[in-house]
Amino acid sequence: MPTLVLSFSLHTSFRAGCNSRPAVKVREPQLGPIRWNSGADGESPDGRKGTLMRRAVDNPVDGVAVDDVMRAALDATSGTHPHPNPRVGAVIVSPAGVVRAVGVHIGPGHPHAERVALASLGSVAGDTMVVTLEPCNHQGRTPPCTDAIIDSGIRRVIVGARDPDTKVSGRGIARLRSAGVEVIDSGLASIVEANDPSYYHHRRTGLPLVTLKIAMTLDGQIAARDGSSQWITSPEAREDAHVLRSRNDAVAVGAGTIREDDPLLTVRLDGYDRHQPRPIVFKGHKDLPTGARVLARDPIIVESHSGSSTDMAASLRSLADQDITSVLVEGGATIARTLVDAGLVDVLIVYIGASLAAGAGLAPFAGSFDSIDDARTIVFQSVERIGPDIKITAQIGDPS
Ligand code: AOF
Ligand code: ZN
Repeated sequence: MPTLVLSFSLHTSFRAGCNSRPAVKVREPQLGPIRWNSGADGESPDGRKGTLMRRAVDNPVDGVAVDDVMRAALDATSGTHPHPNPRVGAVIVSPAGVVRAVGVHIGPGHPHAERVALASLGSVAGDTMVVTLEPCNHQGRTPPCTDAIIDSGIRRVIVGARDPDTKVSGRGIARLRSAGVEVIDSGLASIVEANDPSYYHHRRTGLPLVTLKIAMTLDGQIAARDGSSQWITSPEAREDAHVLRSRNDAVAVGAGTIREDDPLLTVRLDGYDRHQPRPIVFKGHKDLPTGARVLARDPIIVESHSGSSTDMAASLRSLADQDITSVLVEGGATIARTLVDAGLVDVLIVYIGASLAAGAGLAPFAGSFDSIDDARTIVFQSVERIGPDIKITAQIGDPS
């Protein structure tokens, strides 16, 4: 039989940032060369059809090319947004190193990736399962994956990352081992976590992963004095910002932005029909305009009268409790300042438009900059060209 080797490689651009947090440069994994076929289940969990090419793989762990198969498991999650659940892919490989089935978790209430992969096969005795997340050992909305794995006769499970959810946190691995299933740590946790940074952040910290987005002129103005800001960044950069929205559970703005711009806060991309982020409005003392378009989208209204750091931390904790694992903050200047002062910005994304204000209009942060000692250290993660503009991804604060 001809040998077909998985041809994708691990994305080395994923890097851990400060506090050993998951990487920030989140590149959406593409589906790679695995295609779906009728042989097993006929259709992938998210509805893709095609041919599941069978491939032999190299042998780093006794017949299984762990890096390549883990990459396949990660790639299978491409386009899924199962939050607040994790993005999980599972691949079953035969003792000869042939990929037999791939399973993906598509959201709360749907079967977990391991069960999806197992369901498409008959006997899997002696096979290896490569799964991006530690299998669960609890009855949640769905039954424990450990039971399904143990009952199936799978011989070995190679785990991408431990599940930090307190319902699991090592108990899945322990249960499998106690039942005689060999469990191997892939050593790829940082890459796996980079495929779903907000899940791991949310479970570890009890907070959503906060991305602050700023679009400004080269000289740091987000709008002119009259409030006009439409042409600061190019259509390409604005499209990129919509991709950013699509990757977040929620998009947040202050009430001022609602009053001035009346935004919908939706993802608007050609042909896009997937997850829409939940709108969040940070509201002060004033009422929101009754006709605001965002009100038709079931926004979460956060009452934040004091604008203090403690208030902001409590608000974010409450959003996390409402299953929001990630928030993209798009304005305004007071919220941006409060978040930075409170040390609550995990990722800073700045689009620098190819434009120069050459004067003071509106700055991205409210308040004054009184002393150079007040400046924060920035760790630049990446600089990209987007059309005529520049996109900078950074973290605020010293890496530790
Ligand atoms: C896995 N494989 O594919 C997923 C896991 O109550 P549920 O059924 O929605 O389960 C959610 C929890 O189960 C979630 O918090 C996480 O700990 C784990 N998710 N585990 O073995 C999967 N999605
Ligand atoms: Zn599970």
